[in-house]
Amino acid sequence: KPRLYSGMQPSADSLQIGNYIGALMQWRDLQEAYDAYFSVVDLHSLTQPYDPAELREKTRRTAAQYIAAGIEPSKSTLYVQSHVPAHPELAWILSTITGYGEAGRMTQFKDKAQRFGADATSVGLFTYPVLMAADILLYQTDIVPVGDDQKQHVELTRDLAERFNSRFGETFKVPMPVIQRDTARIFDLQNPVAKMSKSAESEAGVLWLLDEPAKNAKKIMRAVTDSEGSVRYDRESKPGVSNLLVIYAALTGRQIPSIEDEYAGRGYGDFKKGLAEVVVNEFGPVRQRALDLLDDPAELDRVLAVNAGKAEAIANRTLADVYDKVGLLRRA
Ligand code: AQP
Repeated sequence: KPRLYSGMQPSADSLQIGNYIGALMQWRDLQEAYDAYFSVVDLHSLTQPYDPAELREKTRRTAAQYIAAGIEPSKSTLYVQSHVPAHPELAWILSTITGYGEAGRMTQFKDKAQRFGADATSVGLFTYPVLMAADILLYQTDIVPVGDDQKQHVELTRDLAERFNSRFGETFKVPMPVIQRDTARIFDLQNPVAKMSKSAESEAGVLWLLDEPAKNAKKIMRAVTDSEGSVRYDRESKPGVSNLLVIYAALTGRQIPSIEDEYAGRGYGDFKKGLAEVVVNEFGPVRQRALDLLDDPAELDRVLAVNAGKAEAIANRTLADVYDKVGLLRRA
C-alpha cells in the first residue's frame, strides 16, 4: 500500500469541527487504501504560546479524538511525535541543507511571527517547516493530505527531499501534497470570512467536538447569517449561510443543491435547527467514545506506545540511512 502521513497539533482540549471535516473525516476514509501514519505533533505545538501543565492532557485528548472519529490504531499507525526521537534528529540534518532565506519565505511563519510579536517568536517557530519535512520524509511518504495553508510546507519538503537525494544519493521518496477541496474549509460561525481555528480569539464561533451537544446547538442557532432570508450557497455575498451549508453537506454526504431545495421557502431558523440536529447526531457518539477512552488513560497510553514502536521501526531505518549518507561515524 502507498504510504500517507498527516498530523495535528494538540493545541486545545478539544478539536473543532474544521479539524473534523477538513482532516479527520478524510483520514478515516484514506486509512483503508493507504498505510497511514497519523501523528499528534506535540513538538510542533511547543512553537506557539502554551501551558506545560496542560500539554500532556491535550496530547491524550487529541489522540482520543482521532480514535473516536474512526482512526483505528490497529489499522493506522497513530502515535505521539515526541515518542519517536528520529523526528527532531532528522530535522537537525535537514536544517543544514535548508537555506535561511528559503525558510524565511514561509508565509505561515511570517503570519504567526506577526501575531505573536518579537518576544514570542522563537527559532523553533522559524524551523517548524523543517521539522514537518522530517515528519513526512522519515516514513518514505507518498501522499500528505493537508489544508491549503500547509501546501507551501509540503513544497519545501519536496525541495529538501530532492536536494538531499541529489547531493547524497537516493534516500527519500518525494511526497505529493493532497490538498483538500476548498469546500472543505470551515469558517468561524461569528466571523465567516475567518478560518475556524482551535486558537480563535473568541469561542462563540467555534464548534468543539467535545462540547455539550446543547452548547453547540445554541452556537449554530446564533451563527451570523444575512438579511436575505433564503438558504442559498454564495460564498461572496452570503458567507455565513454558505459556511453552514458546507458543514451540513459534509456531515450528511449530501450535495448542497439538495439541501437548498429542502429548505427553499423556509427561514434560517428552520435551517439552523436542521443543521443543529445533524451536528449533534454526528458529534454525540464521537464525543462519548472520546470520553470513554479518556476514562482509561493507562490503556490509551499503552495503545500509543505500541504504535510509537511501529512508527519508530520505520523512522529509525530512514534515519540510519541518512546518518550514513551524510558521513556521521557509526557508533561501534
Ligand atoms: N477551519 C478549517 N477547515 C478545514 N480544515 C481545517 N483544519 C484546521 N482548521 C480547519 C485542518 O485540521 C488539521 C489540523 O491542523 P493543525 O492542528 O496542525 O493546525 P491548524 O491547521 O492551524 O488548525 P487550527 O485548528 O487552526 O489549530 P491552531 O489554532 O492550533 O493553529 C489540518 O489538516 C488543517 O488543514
